[in-house]
Amino acid sequence: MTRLSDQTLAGLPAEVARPGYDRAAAKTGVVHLGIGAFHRAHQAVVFDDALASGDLRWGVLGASLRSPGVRDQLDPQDGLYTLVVRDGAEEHLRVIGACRGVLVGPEKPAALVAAMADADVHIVTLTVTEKGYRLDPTTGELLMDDPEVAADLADLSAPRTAPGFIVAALRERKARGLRPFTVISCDNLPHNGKRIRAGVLAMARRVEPALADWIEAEGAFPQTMIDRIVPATTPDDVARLEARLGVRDEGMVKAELFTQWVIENRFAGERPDFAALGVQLTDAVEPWEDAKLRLLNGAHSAVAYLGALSGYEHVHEAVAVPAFRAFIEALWDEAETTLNPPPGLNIAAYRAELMARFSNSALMHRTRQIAMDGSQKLPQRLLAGAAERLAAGQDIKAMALGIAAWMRWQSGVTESGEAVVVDDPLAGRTAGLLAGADGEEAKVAALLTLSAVFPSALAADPRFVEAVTGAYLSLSANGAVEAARRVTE
Ligand code: CS2
Repeated sequence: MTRLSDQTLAGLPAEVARPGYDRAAAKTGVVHLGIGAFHRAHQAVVFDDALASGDLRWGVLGASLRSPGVRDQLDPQDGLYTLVVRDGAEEHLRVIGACRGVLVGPEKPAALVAAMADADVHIVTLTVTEKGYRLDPTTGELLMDDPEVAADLADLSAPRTAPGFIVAALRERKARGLRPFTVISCDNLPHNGKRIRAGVLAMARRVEPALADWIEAEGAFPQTMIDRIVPATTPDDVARLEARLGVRDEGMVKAELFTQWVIENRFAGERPDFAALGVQLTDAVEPWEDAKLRLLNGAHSAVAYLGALSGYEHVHEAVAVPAFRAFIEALWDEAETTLNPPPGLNIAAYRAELMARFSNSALMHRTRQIAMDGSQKLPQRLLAGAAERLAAGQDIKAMALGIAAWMRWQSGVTESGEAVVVDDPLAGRTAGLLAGADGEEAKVAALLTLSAVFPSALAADPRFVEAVTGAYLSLSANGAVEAARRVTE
């Protein structure tokens, strides 16, 4: 079947939006580490808008630090792919032209470092997921004994990790008398800019102290809040699009209409006119971050575990269950008291909008997709808020059920007895802890010893232990739907 490409672009149906600029004349101003669906449906669209506005500096070179999958999808398509926006019954198609190629880090590490050190590159964006930062989720420190971090520390000529590539490329830029690029983390981590900065500086300091000093003085790692729901593409999505386009697009991504990017106003050098592109620039991203992580992502994770355990495959199906819907509202009531909403964010309106976004049945967002990597997500989504509520003498009934649902998911079996794969970097450890625990309460106690997930003060707080244990027992005895209902009765 013919593929989407520069050649077949002109023959697409008229309703498909496409790059209106000269792709061949664009430069590579951005290198993106971790070119998954989220980048292609979010940041790449903003850079595509920049190119379309006539500023041709902002083409994107994508990099995959793991598998060649996206490169193999996009290479035969000249980097083109379709963004399919599904908003209820409406579907909008737009071909994105910003991607100028994909390098696979493990195949060509030196080429990727060289590309990042190019004088035209001003920005390095990242979506490498929580675990890609190689930081301890509770302390935020670089995992020096991670084998790949250790390999990068020993030899940066062929980096393996995201911090390794950044340090190697900055070392090269410094040697060539270039300015550092701005590093923009686009992962759902609290203080994402500070975190990647800390990891990069910790590695640079070991490699060459003067390099760390230079990065500290000249570099910029703005904090960001990024938001767009981007479910994984399915073979059915690709087939449906092929029927509409008349050509095959293996690199398509699907997303909701909503999109938001808030970036701290701190850059090391050139950047597109972000404000004109709809990006919010601010001096204080953290209030935005907290609201998004604790309301959107907190509810997402809680409902993903509860839904996946009780057999709801997609988010829109789970949130249609009255007990889950009421539970989400209860969770938001709890989370809301821990927020310091930024000016311009009306929490009531935000909550209503979130519920509508979760209810978008055209997205087919799988609960098991969100359930992935929970050990990396729980601290910022549910535990930080729970700790703050306990410190304020408030209860955590709903939050505790979300946390307990994550614990139940670690057993690798749904309520109907179906075995599931626990896709999580700590899955081996949680399975081991559960296997060694005798009885339900012992299972909770065993999981609470995971210091990479549960801060020790929280794990030792009897109110926390009691709330989570009670929720866990209720889940086991009553099932997820009834346990959720009891939280709100
Ligand atoms: C989701 C997020 O998979 C997950 O963990 O909660 O990817 C969520 O869809 C995005 O953060 C929305 O911006």
